[in-house]
Amino acid sequence: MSIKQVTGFIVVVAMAAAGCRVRATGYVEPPPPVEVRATVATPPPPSASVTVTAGQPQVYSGVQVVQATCTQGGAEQCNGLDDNCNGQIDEGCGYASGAIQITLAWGSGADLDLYVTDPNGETLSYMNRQVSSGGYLDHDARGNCNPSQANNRIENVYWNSPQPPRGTYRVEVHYWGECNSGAGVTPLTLSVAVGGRVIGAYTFGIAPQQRIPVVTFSI
Ligand SMILES: [Ca+2]
Ligand SMILES: [Ca+2]
Ligand SMILES: [Ca+2]
Repeated sequence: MSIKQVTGFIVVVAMAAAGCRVRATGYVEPPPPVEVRATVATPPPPSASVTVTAGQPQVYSGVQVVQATCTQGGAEQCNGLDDNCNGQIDEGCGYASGAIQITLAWGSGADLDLYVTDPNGETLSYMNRQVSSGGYLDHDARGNCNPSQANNRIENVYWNSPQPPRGTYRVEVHYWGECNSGAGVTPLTLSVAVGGRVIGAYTFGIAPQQRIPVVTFSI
């Protein structure tokens, strides 16, 4: 061993003895941690500019038309009606509005179900909460079958695409069951808004197990 080699060996031993880290040749720094964020799929927000219009709705026999009694600037209640006349039904209640909004509310502990069939023949309901034309059922409710849920007597459907498909939309309601409420015939209220305007509000007393086409409308 030459003097130079001996000197180098002594330096390395001295460094190690002093607590210094002596790196071996070929040492590679570990890569920095990479932050990965998962994206949860949620429906996009309703469109701000909509120019959809609807023709005169056709109402099922026995369904009563509710005369609008909204008050501009008034308080919006979670009741299936546009209380403040702004063309959105129950805004602030936890379900959405859009180019089309259909909201069902009922007045007992029964479980009623909203069905909306679009011009393509696809039907939104609690069993099928999204259709390819851009419609969603974003609030399903079960009355006394799910008493802890907020607004458990309201179901809501909306389209947030700027131009939902043209054609006829069919809105049905089914009385699924009484949920041990002994509710019997149950009053329902159903409102339809198209293009930021309520085109109709309706009421009907629906019997257990009954299913009726409350209203159809075309855009
Ligand atoms: Ca409103
Ligand atoms: Ca309301
Ligand atoms: Ca239901």
